[in-house]
Amino acid sequence: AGSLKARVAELIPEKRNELKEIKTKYGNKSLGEVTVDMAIGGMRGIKGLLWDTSILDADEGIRFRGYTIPELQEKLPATIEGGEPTPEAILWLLITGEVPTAAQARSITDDLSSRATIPEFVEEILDRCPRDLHPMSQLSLALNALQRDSIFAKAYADGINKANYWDPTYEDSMNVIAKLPLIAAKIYRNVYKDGKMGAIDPKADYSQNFANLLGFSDNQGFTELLRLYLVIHTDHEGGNVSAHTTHLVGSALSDPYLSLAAGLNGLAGPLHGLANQEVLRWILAMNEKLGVDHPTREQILNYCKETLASGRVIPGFGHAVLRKTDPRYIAQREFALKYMKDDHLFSIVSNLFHIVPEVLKEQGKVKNPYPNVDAHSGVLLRYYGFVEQDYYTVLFGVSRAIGVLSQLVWDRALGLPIERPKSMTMASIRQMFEK
Ligand code: NMX
Ligand code: MLT
Repeated sequence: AGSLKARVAELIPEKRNELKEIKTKYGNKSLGEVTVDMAIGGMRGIKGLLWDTSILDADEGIRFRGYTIPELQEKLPATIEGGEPTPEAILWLLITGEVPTAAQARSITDDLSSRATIPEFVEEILDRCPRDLHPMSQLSLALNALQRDSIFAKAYADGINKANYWDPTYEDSMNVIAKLPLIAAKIYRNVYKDGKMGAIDPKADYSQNFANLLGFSDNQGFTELLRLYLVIHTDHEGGNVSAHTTHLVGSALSDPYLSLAAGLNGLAGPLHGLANQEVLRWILAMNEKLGVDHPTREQILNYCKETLASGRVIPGFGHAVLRKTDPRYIAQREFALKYMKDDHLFSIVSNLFHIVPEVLKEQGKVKNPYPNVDAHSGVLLRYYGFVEQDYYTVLFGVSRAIGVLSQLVWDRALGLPIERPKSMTMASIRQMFEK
């Protein structure tokens, strides 16, 4: 009693009833029209998914269970006085919809520590990966290997009643979240350092443990950044590639390991999470090309134009749904203003904040010329000595797991069905309208 799992068990009957009521009252109402453009254009704007953990407003940005990022910073328990909220706290919030007390958040820290071990064969698989296998591919590989221990897969094979699917889904999800810092840090230590890694400290919080494992134990600034980072990247409603993929694969009753691995394979694409590595690479390439540390406005403008003229995107800008600056970008900007306002790369990011939207607006086709979350994260990490850009998306993935697995527990608790939208051929579209 008092645990997160006990709270979920209490909430399930209420939520099942709520869904039943929504279906009875509004089941045959329309959520909007679906046009041919939408079907061809990446399903943009189609309201076709149920996702309770967060919702995105095009202008305001993300709300996690109803709370904006500044509200989370105010309401969620922090580890240090006045510090950033913690991933443990947002995990509780995302799963229950309720702001946890400090004791409840602490119970998650303890629970995750107790689940944080990885089998030797998974470590061995990672040890055998060539150093030039992308860290995201290694992460996906490790998750697929960890699947051997899936409690859901075993329960299903043993004939579990569908009313109870949520329970092993919850267990697997908590296990995955607990093990991710070990897996992620092992990849980091193997690829960039000597392969040696410390152990989980049961007294430390999730982010401190992750920082310790990565080899940043004495870097308090980095650990605070990690807390903020791991909170703001958790969830971005259901339609983004990583969330939607996890949900889709999970709908086939693939277990949480397989579902998350699939989602993270999507996160590894440059138009999605990989953009965070691309941003810093692009900025550093500009400096190198110009041979300067402080490019002028004119030089930045020209570099942006060259990027567009060569048929590439400006990484970190634009969004499929957002139409204003991403509040996750703003949260990171505020962190930078507080802790590193004189950093030269931060000053370039600040200049880009003003210059890129002008260039993109001039081009005339981009629907959102403003920065997204990925435009900022790299320079913050780099400031604290975390310079390995190719690794950045792994941090995004560790955070995203918290959001998409919270929803996956509810997918199974609510008995959501296998996802299977209808597709059309070009001929069938013609046939519909050219009678
Ligand atoms: N630079 C150059 N062109 C762009 C950009 C950009 N940053 N953003 C959009 N466009 C282009 C886009 O490629 C498309 O061109 P075309 O018609 O020739 O195919 C046109 O503008 C219209 O696209 P939109 O409807 O504005 O954007 P869409 O919803 O299709 O795509 C993104 C959204 C995020 C994929 C797109 O803005 C992009 O490629 N941004 C750069 C990559 C990036 O930062 N991704 C990270 C997103 C956040 N995350 O973590 O996932
Ligand atoms: C995300 O966090 O998933 C990205 O901003 C992409 C999206 O929402 O489509």
